[in-house]
Amino acid sequence: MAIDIITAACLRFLVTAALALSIAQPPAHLGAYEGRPVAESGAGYFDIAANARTEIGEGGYVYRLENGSLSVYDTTDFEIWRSDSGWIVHDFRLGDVVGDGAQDFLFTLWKPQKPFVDTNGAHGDITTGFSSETPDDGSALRNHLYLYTIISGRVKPVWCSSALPRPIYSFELDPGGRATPVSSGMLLHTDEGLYRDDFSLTESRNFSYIWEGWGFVQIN
Ligand SMILES: [Ca+2]
Repeated sequence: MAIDIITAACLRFLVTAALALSIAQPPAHLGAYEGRPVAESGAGYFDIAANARTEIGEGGYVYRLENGSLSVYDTTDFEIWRSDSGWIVHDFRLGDVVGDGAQDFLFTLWKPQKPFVDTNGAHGDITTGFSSETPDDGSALRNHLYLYTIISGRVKPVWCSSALPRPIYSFELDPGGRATPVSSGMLLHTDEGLYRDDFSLTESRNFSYIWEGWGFVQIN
């Protein structure tokens, strides 16, 4: 009996510890992000897993961002989609970007690049032009912008950017643009910086883009 009690206590401890770890630990595949100066996060450093927010969108779908993971739930609280475990989702916005009348969700995420291997088996540089402090071997996390939507209760990707040349610190959707035959008129306003291995904040520059058929085109 004593052993059973101890075992149960141990199990409870392990479960509690595991739960605490699962809450406290950011997602896997963090690469250089694991080495960031956590103690100073938020004070001059860009914490890519910092946002936690829940929003109710069109159709009663619930979007929940926590610990770098974005989930979508239907009106019965059933999770219909969750972001890839290898991504760190930084933030999301709701809006009809494409202009078909149905709400989409746009989100920024971080993930490591896979090294590009050319036809000779040599590793090519797919990140030429990146403003990083060190040569990129593909292990560094890069920022991406993905657009998804919900069709008949199923989450579908609409458009996914390649690695962005500059990381987006924050962004907003603005439906105030002018719709044309090739554009929904949806504007994207961003605050962007430079890639830094320690995720320190760099210059902050504002850009605006407009959705044009396939992707966002810079307008300023
Ligand atoms: Ca749409």
